[in-house]
Amino acid sequence: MNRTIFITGATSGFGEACARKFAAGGDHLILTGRRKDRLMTLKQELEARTGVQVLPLIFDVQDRDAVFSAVAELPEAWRKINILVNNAGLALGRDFFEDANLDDWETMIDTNVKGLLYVSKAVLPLMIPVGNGHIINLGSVAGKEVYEKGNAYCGSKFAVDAISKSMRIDLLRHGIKVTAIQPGAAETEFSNVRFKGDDSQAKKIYEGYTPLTAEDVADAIYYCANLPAHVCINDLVMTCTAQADAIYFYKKD
Ligand code: NDP
Ligand code: 8X3
Repeated sequence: MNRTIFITGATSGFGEACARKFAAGGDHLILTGRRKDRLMTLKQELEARTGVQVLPLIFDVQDRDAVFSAVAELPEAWRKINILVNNAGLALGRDFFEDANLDDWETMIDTNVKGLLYVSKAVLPLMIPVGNGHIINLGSVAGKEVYEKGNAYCGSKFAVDAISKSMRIDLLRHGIKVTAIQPGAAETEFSNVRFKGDDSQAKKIYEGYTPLTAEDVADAIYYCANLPAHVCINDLVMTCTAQADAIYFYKKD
């Protein structure tokens, strides 16, 4: 049976890799992000290559009204959602607490925390009637341990960890699984965004070791999404082999 998978932040990185992985497995997709051109290109490619149906939804997860209207306006055929992948998120800046930019902090909290809450609250009424839902939240090793200059980003991912645990308890009675995926360093557009387009600074983050790829993370998500109905991975921390936790790396010169 084809499932419908709702993936936020599908224009890049983990979200895009998840879209490819689930499409290859025959699932229909609702893909969201702010960059319409990327979503339209991905829709055309996946529909042509895999035969699944893809519905692009363009909205900013920070915009509460936009989130709720996008979900409220879903066509009838798309109103049964089996899996929600709450992936949209970002880091902005990596500065000592006293130097960090307040707007960056607000954007991270509004996107990583409030955006995840809005999307979950909007989608849940479409998942509960299905009776076998699954919410997969992208946390981070930065939500398990803090690191220097991680301040608000770490805070936002600790919040995702707590929200995931809390959702799991509250949704028990609906039979909805809640999985938190907590990756370490993965080379996507994440660092280009964090360093605001300074690509050489972004590239330095991944020098001297082999980081995770978006596909590695999508494979783990897909695994969690394909377990028997009675099995739930609650919390999955994954790093590349050269990373032990949020702080310790083994890098070669
Ligand atoms: P990318 O920058 O490659 O992708 C981020 C995605 O999030 C994009 O599709 C972007 O879409 C979307 N997004 C960002 N802000 C918004 C917004 N306000 N509204 C809607 N969509 C938004 O990063 P990753 O794939 O690496 O990151 C995905 C998630 O994984 C994030 O939550 C990140 O914190 C987390 N993570 C990343 C790690 C890494 O090392 N890469 C490690 C651990 C966790 P668009 O710009 O089109 O809106
Ligand atoms: C992204 C990984 O190490 O930059 O969450 O915080 S890290």
